[in-house]
Amino acid sequence: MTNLTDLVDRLAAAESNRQPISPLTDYHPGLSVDEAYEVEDQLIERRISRGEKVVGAKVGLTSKAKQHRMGVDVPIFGWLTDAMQLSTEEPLQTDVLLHPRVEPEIAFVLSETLSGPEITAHDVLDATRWVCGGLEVIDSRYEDFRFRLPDVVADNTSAARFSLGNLRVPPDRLELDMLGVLLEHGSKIVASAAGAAVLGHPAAAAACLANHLGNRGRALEAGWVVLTGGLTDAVPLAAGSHVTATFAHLGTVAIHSCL
Ligand code: OOG
Ligand code: MG
Repeated sequence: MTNLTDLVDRLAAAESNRQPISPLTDYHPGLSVDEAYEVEDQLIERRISRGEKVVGAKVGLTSKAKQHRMGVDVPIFGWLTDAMQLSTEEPLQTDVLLHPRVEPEIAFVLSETLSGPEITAHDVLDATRWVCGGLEVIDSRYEDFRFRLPDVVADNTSAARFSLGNLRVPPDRLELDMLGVLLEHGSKIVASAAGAAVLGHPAAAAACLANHLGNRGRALEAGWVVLTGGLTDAVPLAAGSHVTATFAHLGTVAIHSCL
């Protein structure tokens, strides 16, 4: 039985000291995915005790592009707090992060609480107030973004920051699987995708999250933000970068990092 508090301490220290660590499974090969979700919960409890508030949840590794890059082929689930949310046009301070990357995502804001086990994509759409474009900044606490499934779960799925677009559209006006996105780094288009890249439909990805939480006695709460997973591979966000995601029908979301 692994001492989970020790793992929580290591991950918290990696983040606060900006000192990436080796994957936990290098020295705890028996760490289970369930234990990793326990570590993730304890990390969030620490944030809450510091005054942060949970404002949503995220699904990751929902697209082939992400799964292939990270070498993990099942979706993973993490927490979002108010301290992670960037206000529009707020420059991102990269010097407090380790090695941030940014990825475009479709986000839902819920009007109703959703909890599995049998939530479908339709249930998600019925419980959604509006949909918007988003950018997630991920920042693995592991060296070189190298991890196995339990590692990335324990690390709250690399969550670091996120930004939501200003254009908010009710889901019934959109065909979310067909909705295209262009990702630009500076003036260069670096990737493109459509909503179907995440488990066939972004609402299906959110349904997986509701079912995961239901199995653990939790729920997606009314008012929360749900990030449904990187549609494309993530791009490294060096100091002084400008990354823009332009979504069909949902406008543009940009992140500028400070020099
Ligand atoms: C894990 C987090 C994945 C996504 O949207 O696929 C994720 C990582 O890539 O470090 O947030
Ligand atoms: Mg993501």
